[in-house]
Amino acid sequence: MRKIPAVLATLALAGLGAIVPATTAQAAANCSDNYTAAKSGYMYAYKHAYCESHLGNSASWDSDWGNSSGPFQGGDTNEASSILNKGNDYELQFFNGTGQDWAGGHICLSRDEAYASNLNNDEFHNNTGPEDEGKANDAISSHRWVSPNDNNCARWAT
Ligand SMILES: [Ca+2]
Repeated sequence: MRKIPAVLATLALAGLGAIVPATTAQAAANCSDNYTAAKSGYMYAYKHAYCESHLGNSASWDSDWGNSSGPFQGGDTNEASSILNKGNDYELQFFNGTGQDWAGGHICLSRDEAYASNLNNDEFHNNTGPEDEGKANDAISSHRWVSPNDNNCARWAT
């Protein structure tokens, strides 16, 4: 077997060294670290996928993410691209629309699932939504907590 010149061996090792940090940096773009850091009993929403760019968080509900009251306001409506549930007792229900009638297209996020890292992969239960196909991405306008036992959820985020 031909001996590899020392200079080439060194370059090969340097090349491997350069690959490792790049891989680590990519792996950091996920929701698991956000979940670990999240406050117990709270839900979170993010403007971008993989829980990037914090939009808001709440231990309560908000029937209109586009009004000027509650935990989500103004420009928060139709912006969420990832969501997280660190609740203690309830599941989360998100709606395409607003109002305390809690009607229309919805999608739920369970505590077991913990987070949905890209809402482009999720659709409202009745397939309504902007730009169609009913995607939940950039379309959530309200949320509430629901009991896991009361059959409110016709579709679950993954
Ligand atoms: Ca609000």
